[in-house]
Amino acid sequence: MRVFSGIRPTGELHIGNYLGAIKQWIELQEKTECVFCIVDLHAVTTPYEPENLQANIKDVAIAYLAAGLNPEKCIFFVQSEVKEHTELTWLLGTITPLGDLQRMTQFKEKSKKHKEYVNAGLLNYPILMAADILLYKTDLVPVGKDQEQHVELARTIARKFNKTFGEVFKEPKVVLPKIGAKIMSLQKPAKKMSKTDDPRGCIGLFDEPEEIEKKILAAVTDTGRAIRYNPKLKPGISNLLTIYSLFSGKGIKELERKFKGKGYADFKKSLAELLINSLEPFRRKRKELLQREVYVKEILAKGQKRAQIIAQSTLQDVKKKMGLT
Ligand code: ATP
Ligand code: LTN
Repeated sequence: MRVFSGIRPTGELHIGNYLGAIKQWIELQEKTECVFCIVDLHAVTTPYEPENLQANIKDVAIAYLAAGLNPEKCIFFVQSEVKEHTELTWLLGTITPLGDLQRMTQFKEKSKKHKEYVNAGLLNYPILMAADILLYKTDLVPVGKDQEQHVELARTIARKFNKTFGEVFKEPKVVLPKIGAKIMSLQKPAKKMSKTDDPRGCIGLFDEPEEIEKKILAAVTDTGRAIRYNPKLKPGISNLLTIYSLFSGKGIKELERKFKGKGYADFKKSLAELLINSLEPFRRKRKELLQREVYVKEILAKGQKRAQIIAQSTLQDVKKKMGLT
């Protein structure tokens, strides 16, 4: 079994990224072969600052290592350093219907958000993502709910390629966390937690204790007083209960019992304390890694070499089947 997932080098990590994606990766790397990729070529499809990109790649590498990626147990590398990703993207583009790309939710949303930046790269984003996944003959793709549609398209592309040119690719399956696939914003519980959209509604993985406390105490709650899980009627409290449950390892029912008769303020104080303690090791590890730049570079260089061996072999196979060699 091989696992693949990608990380965009934009913004800082938040607990939504952690609970929706990274936590699963850390568990998976213990049991199976994992490939994790910093997808810098995806990052340039929306507005960005070229002079900051290298620093962002380094930051995101450090953040993921601090969050628990173990370079001894997974392949960790930067997408643009393995050229096979772009070459395969071109080839897969020739069998991907335009309509499939135009109906992708992310494309529609991002084109609305950045009206001046609707480029072909943004449209082709899912083909690059399919190339990422298919190059490594991936079985499982752990991502948050918002990426499910893209993994579905990667499956369709794999099937079509195999049928048209002969069997090369595996059809990858998406792995969604059972709970936590969509952590909501603390300020707008109807929207997903997102650093870019709404920083106040978002707890960073490396936030200092004072920030965590401030944001949790200011989180939007619902009418009534009961600490009860009901995403329709009590979206704010339900989201906080989900976060509490995932960080504490306690079930939602158990938490409802624990906080029975208590008010929102007590619950929030307890959640803030839990988060401050749970995130402390991440903050510490990150500070340590910030001092070890050479070590981090070496990890990515080693990852690049290992990834390339697999990618070259798949691409060779693809080109042969397509009559290109
Ligand atoms: P932001 O919205 O803050 O820019 P993002 O969605 O762009 O974040 P990515 O780097 O694209 O973050 O995503 C990294 C992983 O985290 C993806 O697998 C994504 O599905 C997951 N993810 C992002 N936000 C959430 C969330 N609120 N809840 C659960 N998973 C999430
Ligand atoms: N689009 C993904 C990032 C990504 C990815 C991938 C995820 C790029 N390539 C391959 C899984 C597999 C996102 O999180 N925004």
